[in-house]
Amino acid sequence: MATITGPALPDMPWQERPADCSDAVWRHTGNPIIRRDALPDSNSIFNSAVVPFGAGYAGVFRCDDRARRCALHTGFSRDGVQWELSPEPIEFTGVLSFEYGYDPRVCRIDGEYIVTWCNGYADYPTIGIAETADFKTFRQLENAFLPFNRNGVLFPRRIGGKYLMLSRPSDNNHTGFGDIFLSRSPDLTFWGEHRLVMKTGGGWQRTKIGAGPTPIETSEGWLLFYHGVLTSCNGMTYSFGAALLDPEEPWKVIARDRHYLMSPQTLYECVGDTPNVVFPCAALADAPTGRIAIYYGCADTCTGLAFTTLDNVLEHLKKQK
Ligand code: BMA
Repeated sequence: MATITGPALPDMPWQERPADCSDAVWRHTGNPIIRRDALPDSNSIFNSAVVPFGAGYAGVFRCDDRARRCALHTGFSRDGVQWELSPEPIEFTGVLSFEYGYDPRVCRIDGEYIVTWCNGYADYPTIGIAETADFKTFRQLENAFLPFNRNGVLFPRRIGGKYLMLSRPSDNNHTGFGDIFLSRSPDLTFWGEHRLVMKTGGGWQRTKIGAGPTPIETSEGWLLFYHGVLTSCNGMTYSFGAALLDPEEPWKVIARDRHYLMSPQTLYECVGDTPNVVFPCAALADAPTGRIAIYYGCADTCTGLAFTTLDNVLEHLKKQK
């Protein structure tokens, strides 16, 4: 039997698959769980990251304000569904001045929480990194890469003594290309040994792809949810699927979705500031049951929650061979 390697999260958000649904991933019936105006000055709250913290959950949220500035805010929750977001953006300490930040991921590694996000530097996007122990103070480290880069996602443990990060080299615009690469670092500061992980595929992932939540360790390899983009006469459509990466050399792909797991199909995923976007940035996993809850941005406007299990994802991956 395939298993998740990790903690038990018996109280994590969960809903059974509806009787009339045969999809591998299904949506929370209360979606969107975070509305665009959950803060007095927010235009939109989406593409955000949560982790187990204390007796509940904490997170770093992408909140664009009504001047359409992108900032990162903390949030706390008892149940992972109802969130209290801080009205003030995170103030990072460190040597770099903060220009803008979006699409955060949070990864617990060696007992600390590391935030990675798309960080403005010299007005260009690259990968910012900060560490926190309490979600109150955040120490910003050096940017991982030169511009342009997006979707920096850390692995939750070191491999061969090194930190591993997935990322997607890009350009300064609505990048019309993009593959997933992996880089290694002894100290979270100096990154190298870059390896190609996956290039774009066909169909829903034909324009570009990018890593989503922190990879989940399983008996079958690292489970990576990733977004894929298709460009049509109507613009870009963001869906997501899954891949399995080699346990020790995760730049080697064991299996990969040809069919998406989720595409934008509900009103809140299809209508918003950027129509037709589902964009996963975080996942919670309960090792004993194999349950997985995925947090994803909807139409660059609000935040949704979806569910699956390890068995459902593996079956989905197998069905397409
Ligand atoms: C990407 C990022 C994401 C966004 C997506 C769709 O380039 O800006 O934040 O969700 O485009 O607009």
